[in-house]
Amino acid sequence: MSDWVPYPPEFAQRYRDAGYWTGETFGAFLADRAARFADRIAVVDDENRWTYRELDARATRMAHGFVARGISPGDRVVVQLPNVAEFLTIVFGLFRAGALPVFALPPHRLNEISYFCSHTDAKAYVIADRFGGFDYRTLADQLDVPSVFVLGDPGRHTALADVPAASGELPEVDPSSVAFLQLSGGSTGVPKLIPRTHDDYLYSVRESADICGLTPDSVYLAALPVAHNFPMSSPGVLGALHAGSRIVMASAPSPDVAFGLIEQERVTITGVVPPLALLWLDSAARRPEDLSSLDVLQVGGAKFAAEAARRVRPELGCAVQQVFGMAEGLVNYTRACDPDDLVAISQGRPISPDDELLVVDAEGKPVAEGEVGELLTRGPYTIRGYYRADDHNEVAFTPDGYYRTGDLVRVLPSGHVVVEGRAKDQINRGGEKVAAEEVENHLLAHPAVHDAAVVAAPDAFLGERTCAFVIATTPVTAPALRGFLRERGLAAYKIPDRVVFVDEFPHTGVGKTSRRDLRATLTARLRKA
Ligand code: OOB
Repeated sequence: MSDWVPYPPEFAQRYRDAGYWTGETFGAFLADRAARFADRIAVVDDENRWTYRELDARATRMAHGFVARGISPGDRVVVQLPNVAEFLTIVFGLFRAGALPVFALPPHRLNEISYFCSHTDAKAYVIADRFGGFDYRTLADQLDVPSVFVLGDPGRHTALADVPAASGELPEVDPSSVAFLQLSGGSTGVPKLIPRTHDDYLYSVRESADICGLTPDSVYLAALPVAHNFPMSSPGVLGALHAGSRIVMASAPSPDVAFGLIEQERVTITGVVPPLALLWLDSAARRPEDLSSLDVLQVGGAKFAAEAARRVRPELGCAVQQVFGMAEGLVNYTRACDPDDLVAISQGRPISPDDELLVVDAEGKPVAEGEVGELLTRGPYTIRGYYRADDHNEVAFTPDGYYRTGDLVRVLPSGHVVVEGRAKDQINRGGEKVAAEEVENHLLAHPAVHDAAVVAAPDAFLGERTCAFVIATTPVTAPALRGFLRERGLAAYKIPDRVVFVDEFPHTGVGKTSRRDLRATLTARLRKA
């Protein structure tokens, strides 16, 4: 039993022979970019404005600091930071120290973070002191993790600024090894961790930068939380570094923060989730900021309706690019040369000619061309298994290594993918993924809850919200259940938006709770309301 499932040797060889996997590590990648784009600005946030040379030097200092503080090659380090320039020095510092960042998102709380720490046997947890009205040091206080490094005021923990800058050799890093762990949206009881290698991820970064047309003159606004796969690498901050572009870190994606930055920094490209795209569309006409520098608005993470996509050019004055990706690997983009209609209705086509897409029916058999089915995929940057999850890997992957995405799609003759729905027990709350089973398990821990089923409720703004159907044994209220989940340290976006008490659940033919019937009940109720 190993921690992760490597690519089979014959596939690895093929991906190297095709020039996809180049043997570069993240540490070397940044050094190479710094040599090439030395005096250009790499990253800007509220307090900093660093050139590529400075970013590189800071990452090296950070690496030595981590080494001096006992971080060794292969160690896992949970990183939970807002969008700040230091995110890059910390993450590249960890890469150069040979350590594996585990990318938590800012809304995660004790429930998620303690799981990431224990499941990975993390050596350290890296946070900012406060962000978004939350004091991350109080979360750190409750964790059982050897070290806590804090950006800002450390409280009783270790200040990142104090990490001694030792010198000496940094470790050699193997480009085919795991570089970091990303989070999966998941559909099961506990979140899954996604091991990505230097080789596979850098391939997706280089190609994404190219597909999205990034150049040294591009300015990329990191609006979504930068630890997520979309703003990290599609093309995201890493794609921007690859191209020598400038990164602008936004503390929030709302129009009042993001629009000012777009105007000030002459941002050319950014990526948002559909509800934000709607908010931007609705705000643009009323707001004074000049958004004329924007060439491309990328939208992904959840389905962006064709009607909304068609509003982007007339109302925001830029092109829209649909992005359908997953932290497990596969990313699809509409291309700049695609006709407007295709861009409006499709979620794009894959990055690589070697991305293999199968669309299958419930029995796992390929559907007829153009028909809807579940998407299975395998390729040069799609994982072969989750981290330390042997049992789950048996169901999440086919025996020949395809990842079961749980997405229902159809493929157009052009190769573009249209997302039609979902076969997994997950709620996509405006791009934030909620695993039904995880929330159900927490609800079941409440003494008054006999059974719980969490399903998606359609929502005009978020696309979907969460609704928990609950069978209670003793009287309990919805606010009490929500409070209970918060106390258990569940991230706020996973707290059910709606709780419906029922006496029993509808059943499927084999006696399982029928989520489909529950969803239908909800839709009927919402229609009446
Ligand atoms: C991105 O990654 P994850 O890992 O948070 O979520 C992946 C899932 C997909 O399996 C699909 O269910 C959904 O999110 N999804 C979309 C979508 N983009 C993602 N569903 C419909 N339309 C889309 N455009 O969400 C992600 C990773 C990289 C780039 C972009 C998004």
